Amino acid sequence: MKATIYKSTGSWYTAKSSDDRMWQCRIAGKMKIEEDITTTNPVAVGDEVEIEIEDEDQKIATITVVHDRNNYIIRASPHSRFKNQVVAANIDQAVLMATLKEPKTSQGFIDRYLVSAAAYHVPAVIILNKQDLYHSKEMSHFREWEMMYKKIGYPVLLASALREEGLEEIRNILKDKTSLFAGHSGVGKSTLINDLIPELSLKIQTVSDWSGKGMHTTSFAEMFELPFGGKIIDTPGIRELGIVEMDKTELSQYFLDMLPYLSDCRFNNCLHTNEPGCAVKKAVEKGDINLARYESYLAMLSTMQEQEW
Ligand SMILES: Nc1nc2c(ncn2[C@@H]2O[C@H](COP(=O)(O)OP(=O)(O)OP(=O)(O)O)[C@@H](O)[C@H]2O)c(=O)[nH]1
Ligand SMILES: [Mg+2]
Ligand SMILES: [Zn+2]
Repeated sequence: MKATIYKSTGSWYTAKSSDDRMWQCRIAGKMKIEEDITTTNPVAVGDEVEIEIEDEDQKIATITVVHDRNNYIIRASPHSRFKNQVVAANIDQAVLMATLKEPKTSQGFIDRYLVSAAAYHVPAVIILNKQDLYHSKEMSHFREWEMMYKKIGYPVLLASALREEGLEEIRNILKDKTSLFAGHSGVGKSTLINDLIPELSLKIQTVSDWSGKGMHTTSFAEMFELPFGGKIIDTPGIRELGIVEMDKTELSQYFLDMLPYLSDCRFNNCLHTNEPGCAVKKAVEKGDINLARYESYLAMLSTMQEQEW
């Protein structure tokens, strides 16, 4: 029977079968994985699987096949430096929740996330939450980011999950899609998901838990159905999305604002640093590419040079 994975806790998986029933599943000893990647977890939230029923009353089943994924997002495994973990599979868009206050998300972090999403061919959306805390300084910062990212093609939304503001626009963007929610711990992902799905009550950090760095309150990725259509996947505060096997010369392709200029560089392996005839640098000088974005690019490039990604 066909089913979709909604939750993974390591050894048990919650799956919903095509006839709308929920099952607690374990992996069959000889499970077939259609796609051959080495990760610490063979099954992830969003996976389409085949299950065999073990116990109809207890709602226990076994996962026998994991179907080919349209896409998947991985990150470095928290347990092993050399292995990757699939965070979620088969997603339509990646929503990055960021904040300009408590905590402030850096542009470098946002840009790294956008590069990852582009590398996975997943469209990205930025939500800036905690609007209720923004004064004129943060609001002008918001407008700068809004203009910059919208010009590249990323939707930028302003919200206060706490005060339930900005939800209409968010609902429109989430409707009928499967969206991965990511962002630093404490930005308000669970709070927003609770707003969108009132019958749910996800655990939210209490103020006293909140150290500014944050222990993750959400510890496993989980998928939820939206009452207005679509699904969202809440992830434990993801710091970095892992990118495997990306070459230095590839990086600029995932800066979607640089992409249109790449074919005009004199050298086709141009890294856009000091090469003569670099169309990207020219566009930065002319102001067609935002300087801060170019700086993010250089920062990412230099970390790639130190440690092979
Ligand atoms: N002022 C303000 N606080 C908010 C807003 N949204 C969430 N918070 C608070 O921020 C804290 C963290 O919220 P969570 O929803 O638990 O954050 P999270 O992103 O799910 O965090 P992790 O599960 O750890 O990744 C809580 O104290 C929330 O009440 C908002 O719009 N404004
Ligand atoms: Mg959470
Ligand atoms: Zn160049």
